[in-house]
Amino acid sequence: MRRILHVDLDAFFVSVEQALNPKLMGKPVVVGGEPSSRGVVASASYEARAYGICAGMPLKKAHRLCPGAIFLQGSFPRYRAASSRFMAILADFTPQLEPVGIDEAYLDLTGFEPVYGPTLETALRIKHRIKSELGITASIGIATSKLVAKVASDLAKPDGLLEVPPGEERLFLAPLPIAKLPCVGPKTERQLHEMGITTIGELASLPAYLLRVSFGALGEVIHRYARGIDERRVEPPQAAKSISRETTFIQDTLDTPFLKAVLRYLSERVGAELRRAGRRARCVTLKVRYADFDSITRSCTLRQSTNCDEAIFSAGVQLLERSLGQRRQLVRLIGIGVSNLTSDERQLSLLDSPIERWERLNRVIDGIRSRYGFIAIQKGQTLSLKEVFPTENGDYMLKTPSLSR
Ligand code: DCP
Ligand code: CA
Repeated sequence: MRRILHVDLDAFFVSVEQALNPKLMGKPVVVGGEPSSRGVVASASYEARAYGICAGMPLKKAHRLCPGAIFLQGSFPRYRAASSRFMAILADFTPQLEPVGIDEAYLDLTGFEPVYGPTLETALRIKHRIKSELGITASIGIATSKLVAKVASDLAKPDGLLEVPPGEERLFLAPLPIAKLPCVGPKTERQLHEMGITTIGELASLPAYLLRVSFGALGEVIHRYARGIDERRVEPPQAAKSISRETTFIQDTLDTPFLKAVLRYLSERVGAELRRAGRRARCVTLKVRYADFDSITRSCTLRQSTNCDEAIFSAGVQLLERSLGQRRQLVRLIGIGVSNLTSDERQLSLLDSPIERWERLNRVIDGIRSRYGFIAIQKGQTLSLKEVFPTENGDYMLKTPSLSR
């Protein structure tokens, strides 16, 4: 019998702001921007929702509904940091964790009860840790499937906990309005209303062929979900199969030293990411897009897998020289990537080799950069890329040419 949790943070962006500034607690608060601006509501506190304010609504309308509400611009890096801490708390409970978006996740706690006690108590411990470490509340649904757990967490909001006993899934769903079913969007809801269907129970009693005729493949899903049947597994994210960085130039260029300097910079970013992920790579791929938008990729396989900036760059620069030799045309974009990734195990054959010394140096540089920022250290070629400035997310951009991820 599966025990699946769906954990969703309440009014996430607003809650992060409230945790930072407790004076905002218990008040109508909207994150999205100034009420006079053209933006929309990203998140509204439950007090603001009482006035009819909801996510996606134009800020001007939200202001009309509740002129006394507090409108905040918000800060995405702050929410991303809170999200990472949230996911890290959940990961302490099980590796069977599937993050969904920024503030929700599924956990599979099947088989945990003999060791960790009732699932309901584990869920309470999760809620408690989120509250004490992040200062925000979460709602949790517990059920035998992702679908029913999600509907349950939604129903429990805010700061709630709801367990649907095994075998009672269909009974639980039956009285709820059809819009509560995750696969029923506004358009499907309208169509179903026109058919006279308003509750999930009514939906469940419709014959499958009728839903198939009206909604095609979605009809099959609706039929199963309405009966509380959902076999989808909790799937932890797969490790990346490749890592790459690329840059589009503001002005197309054929300046070879400059192209090599950018390639060096991109190789360092790829190398740093490889080391951060604890991986090595055997395949290096160069990408070049010419002024006429024609793109080429050229790859080579290394004799030994690596996580070294120097090895990535030296393979990349050989590919670049060959490509430029074959086709002298202005370049619009270059990128470098690595693939064929393996886990970062120490290779005995490398002991005390020049490569090992490079790796040690890379690790020292990573340490300094993690404290002082990526551009705290620039070597030889990348010094020519002078106009580097930090972005909001702690990354760095080259001013001319511009750097894209
Ligand atoms: N978000 C957004 N724009 C939207 C919807 C959401 O920017 N149209 C952002 C802000 C939310 C966050 O994503 O805080 C999470 O979305 P949710 O749908 O989970 O909404 P909340 O967490 O704000 O509220 P709830 O308590 O209903 O989960
Ligand atoms: Ca949420």
